[in-house]
Amino acid sequence: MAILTILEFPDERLRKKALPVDVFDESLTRLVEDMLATMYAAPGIGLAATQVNVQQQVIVIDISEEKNSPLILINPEIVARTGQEEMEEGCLSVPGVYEKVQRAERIRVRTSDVSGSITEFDADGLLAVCIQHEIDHLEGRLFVDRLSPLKRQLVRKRIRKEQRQRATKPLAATSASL
Ligand code: GNR
Ligand code: NI
Repeated sequence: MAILTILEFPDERLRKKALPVDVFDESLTRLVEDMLATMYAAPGIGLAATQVNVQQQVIVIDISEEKNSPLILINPEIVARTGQEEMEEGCLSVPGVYEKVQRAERIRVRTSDVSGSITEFDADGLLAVCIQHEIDHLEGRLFVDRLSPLKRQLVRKRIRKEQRQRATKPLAATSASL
């Protein structure tokens, strides 16, 4: 198993659209295992292949407290959505930013498992939020895209400032230690 590098905003590769998986082989199993290891190490409750620079419709999720209930979604589709809810979201690709996002409250998902069998299930609460967040990634969308234009502007400024600070601090530390 390998820990993969997670792309961060504003990396343009986060905007690529994932393609459906059509071969269910060992390389898919390996990708899923590496994505699970990467998600648990981060730590996060979900990870989409787009975030690790793989343009395939693959998602891993684990919202359990014990981190022992992995959910693997291949080529997932939301086939029905009802209600509306607002939850504070964060994203491993947008570190340090937490904002409330509006999403459907309850969804029905059609998905393949790692062996290619298609199933359907309903989700609500945090699981429904997480699935919608991850499917957005597969479509090249980030949760900050769903904020009001004013809020998005503020978040973009904050991210740029944080990235400037992160970029200059290690340099200052290096020159001080020389
Ligand atoms: O770890 C994560 N937590 C989270 C919290 C609220 C709503 C969505 C998420 S997903 C996020 C991991 C991530 O970035 N997945 O793409
Ligand atoms: Ni995310």
